[in-house]
Amino acid sequence: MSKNKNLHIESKCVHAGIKEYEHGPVVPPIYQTSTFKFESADYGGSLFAGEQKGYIYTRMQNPTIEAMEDAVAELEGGYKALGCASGMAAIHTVFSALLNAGDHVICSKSVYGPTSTLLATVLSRFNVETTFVNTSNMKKIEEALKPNTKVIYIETPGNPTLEVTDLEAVSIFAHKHNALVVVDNTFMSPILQQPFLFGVDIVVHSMTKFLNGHADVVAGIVVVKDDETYKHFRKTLNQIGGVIDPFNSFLVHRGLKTLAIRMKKHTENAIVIAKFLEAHPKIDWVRFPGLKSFPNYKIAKKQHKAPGGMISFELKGGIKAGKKVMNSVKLCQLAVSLGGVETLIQHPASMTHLTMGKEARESAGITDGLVRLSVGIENVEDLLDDLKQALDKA
Ligand code: LCS
Repeated sequence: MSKNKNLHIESKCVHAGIKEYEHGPVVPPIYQTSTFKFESADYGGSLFAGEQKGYIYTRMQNPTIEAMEDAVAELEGGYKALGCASGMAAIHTVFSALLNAGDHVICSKSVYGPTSTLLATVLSRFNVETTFVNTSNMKKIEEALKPNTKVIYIETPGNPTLEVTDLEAVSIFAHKHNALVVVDNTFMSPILQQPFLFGVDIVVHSMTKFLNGHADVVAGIVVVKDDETYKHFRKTLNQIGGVIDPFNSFLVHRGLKTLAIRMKKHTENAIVIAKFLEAHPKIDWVRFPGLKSFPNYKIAKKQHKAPGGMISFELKGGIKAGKKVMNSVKLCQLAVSLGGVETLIQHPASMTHLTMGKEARESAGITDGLVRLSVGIENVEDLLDDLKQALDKA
């Protein structure tokens, strides 16, 4: 890892996690094997006892997976990472590793729907209580604190409102009260936001999004800062079983090589589109961290290297007009997910955030009319032409 220490981020993206392999391949081979042969019974036993390092079984570790994990850990500025079968598997692994019955969690109100539902309907059955607050307001976090608060879980920018939380302020507060801060960094990627720099303890990603970037993999990752946490999380992930597989790891690692240049293009396009939407007569409001009108613009400026590729907006004609736009786009595609090279448009209230229920959505600022755009890397003039013709029909 240290050989890349002084490189710029674009170079790190290309070289992170790459090791020496037999025959000298420049990319890590795909070790598509479930298990590894032991040279002797004693050697096998010593691996299980932790007396020697080596590969045993792919649920426990695999060289292709490890190479991708090391790359993400390096880009995030963390110690090590744990590749998971999905973003939800990563989030579940973190909660399972950190929480006991009787613990309390403070969670951002505006998070990916199933994250909120996991806490509210699954972990609640194991006597873990969650208070959902608008974490962009420090006061709300302070008010929600309980003697048994163990984890403050933040998504910033939040899905889909793009609500931005001050990670430095939250980390200082949490550590004063013996709580840990977990951040879902999916919307920014380590290119635009490095939560560890602000004192955060654990970072998670849905790698299905920007890290892989090509809409052909479902995967997640947990990044930690120290060996003790890593070992505990590795054991937990091994028991739960939601590990990534070697082929998907290979694809994600390949995607990482272009992450920095993709994020630059996503951002450049999104800035132009957000300004266009804000000036359009049929648009009621636009939320994008790069606009001066953005509610937490100052914190966003401090925390982000650039505003990213995600935009939320609402038409003056509400959801009826929003659906017209979604049904009329030709180049942009009407699909959930985000962070890929292709521009996607979707309706959170009836799609990604349906399971939260209307009350929780409204309280999180996820209005029925909110439309979410994940801006891709196409030519921005083509995207503008498509949005213009769709808005003309609304
Ligand atoms: N965290 C965030 C911020 C997400 O946006 C998602 C998925 C997840 C975690 C879960 O990741 P997965 O298990 O799907 O890899 N977000 C989606 C979305 O907004 N549309 O479709 C999926």
